[in-house]
Amino acid sequence: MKIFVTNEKLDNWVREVAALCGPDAIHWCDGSKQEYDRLMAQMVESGAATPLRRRPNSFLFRSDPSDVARTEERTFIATPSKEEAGPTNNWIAPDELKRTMTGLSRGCMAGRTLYVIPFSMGPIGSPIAKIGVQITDSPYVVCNMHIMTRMGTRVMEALGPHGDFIPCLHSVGAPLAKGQKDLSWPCAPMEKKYVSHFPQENLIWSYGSGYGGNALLGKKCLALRIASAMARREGWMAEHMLITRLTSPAGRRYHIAAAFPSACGKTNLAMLLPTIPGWKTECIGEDIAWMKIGPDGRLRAINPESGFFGVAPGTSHKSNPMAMESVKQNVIFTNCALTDDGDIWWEGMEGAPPAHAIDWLGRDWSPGRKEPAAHPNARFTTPAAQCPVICGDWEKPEGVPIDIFIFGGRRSSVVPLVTEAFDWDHGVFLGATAASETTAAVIGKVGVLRRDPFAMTPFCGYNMADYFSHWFDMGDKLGGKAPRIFYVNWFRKSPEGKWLWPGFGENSRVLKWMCERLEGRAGAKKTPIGYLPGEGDLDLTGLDLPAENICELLKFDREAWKAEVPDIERFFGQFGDRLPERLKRQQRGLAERLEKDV
Ligand code: O2Y
Ligand code: MN
Repeated sequence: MKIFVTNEKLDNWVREVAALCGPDAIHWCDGSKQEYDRLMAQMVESGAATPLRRRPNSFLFRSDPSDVARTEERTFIATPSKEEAGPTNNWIAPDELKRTMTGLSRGCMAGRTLYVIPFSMGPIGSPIAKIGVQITDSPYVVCNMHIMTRMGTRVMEALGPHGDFIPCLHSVGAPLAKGQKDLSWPCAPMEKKYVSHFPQENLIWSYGSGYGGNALLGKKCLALRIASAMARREGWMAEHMLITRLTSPAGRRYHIAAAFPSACGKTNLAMLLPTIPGWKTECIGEDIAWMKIGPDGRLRAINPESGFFGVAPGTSHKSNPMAMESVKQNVIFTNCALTDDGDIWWEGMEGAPPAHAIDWLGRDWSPGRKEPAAHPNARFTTPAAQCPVICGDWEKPEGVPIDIFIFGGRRSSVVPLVTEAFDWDHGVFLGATAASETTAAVIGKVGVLRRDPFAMTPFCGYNMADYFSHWFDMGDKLGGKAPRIFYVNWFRKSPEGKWLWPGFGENSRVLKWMCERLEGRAGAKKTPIGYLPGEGDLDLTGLDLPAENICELLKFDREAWKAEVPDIERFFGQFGDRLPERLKRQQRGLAERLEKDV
């Protein structure tokens, strides 16, 4: 079906792509429920999707074993020079990458339907939102985009005949010969997968993968890599941050945006249920924040997405009850296990594991088997509106005013439970030096310290050193209205390997301290690494925690911090002369303070 509103640039682009990719048919997505239902029915019919008896309107997909996660090593930033992409990105010259992508794309949609998905990142019509159009040959991607974005006819209407959009071209890279039977998860082999970004012309071109961030191009590709480059040019911020609202017993609202590397409980924090009486949190977003300075001079944030693409394993009623409530219906599950009664299951869900299940590879599974039943990166795609603690204002076009930025990482030692930055520049230093220890979920060695500035390493669409400069520029523009900046570490362990802090809902005690710092009501002690809560500054009422745990969690360990400095220096060294002088000053400042007797 061709939708009523036309757009010249879009019509031309679709024609051009169709000529290159050679699909059998073209479908313009209207974003309706009927469209979603029809595509799902087709995928059930073909065997690609399994309907779940225990969860209304919910389906399970199993991916190809080669296509289970974002592939950073196959993600490319094509800027005119390598320096513009910087040392943290894979660079290919734009002409060369265009040639490669064109070659791969020739005839790549044979035997398939080309779907045109007009989508809005952010509430339609919001001054912070942007329109993209994804072309894809994957009906699975179309259905995920139905959940993750606002899409279809209403976006075409907002685009109008002359509006501009960000083109996002996607193919699973598996053309079908005449009469060839399709696979349930078509994709290309790893060496042919390309997730390509052309920030200068705002173009995304992804080939060979049908999974997550590689294929749902509105998410990491547009809302972070391309948007970060646009945000720098246009003077706003595209960040890998959750957004949450915290309301005090007196009714004062605080809006928090927080960045964490993977496996640090970001989704849990976004939907946290406070344990401290009278405090309430409401979720606005759990992965990405777009922020612009509003007419009042404050930073206003929107969640550009409309759904959650969350990691399933480890999600439980203990770790994240609100996520569990959000996935009861209308969900797409990918690479979870299937139980005999028609439900899904994953490792870390509470209760006894099922006596028998079908694992993510479609094999019989029973407890005790060495391999997990669900893939460690198994996912749920669910509408954000289904979250019981979704904020009433989550779709406000003007966004919410950000009071607090939080950075964090997983550190078993050295880094205290919470630190407040001295000022904006020091806060940028805390974000730029953010580091986390790897976990089993991350491929590679466990417990290795990785610096992941602002949790943006895989997502910054230009040189990270210039991104640090952009943070300083934003601070200058915001002046006295800039959010306050904090750093947290929920993951301290005792020498015996026991957690020192209970985490989850108890993290609300730390958030309360931050809010009270803003009001000038909570105390702190000044240390060389920032302000830490002093004795009695954190509200620990009703928390049964040994005093020595608190002491350890809030300790400033001078010698351990001295040992951090060379690592920070080494890390910053990769940016050479491009590293902003203000960041070098922060680094020198820390080293000097650590030598002084304060
Ligand atoms: O593996 C993927 O394709 C998804 S990665 C992802 C998904 C949702 C939110 N965040 C992430 C991430 O890697 O930061
Ligand atoms: Mn993320």
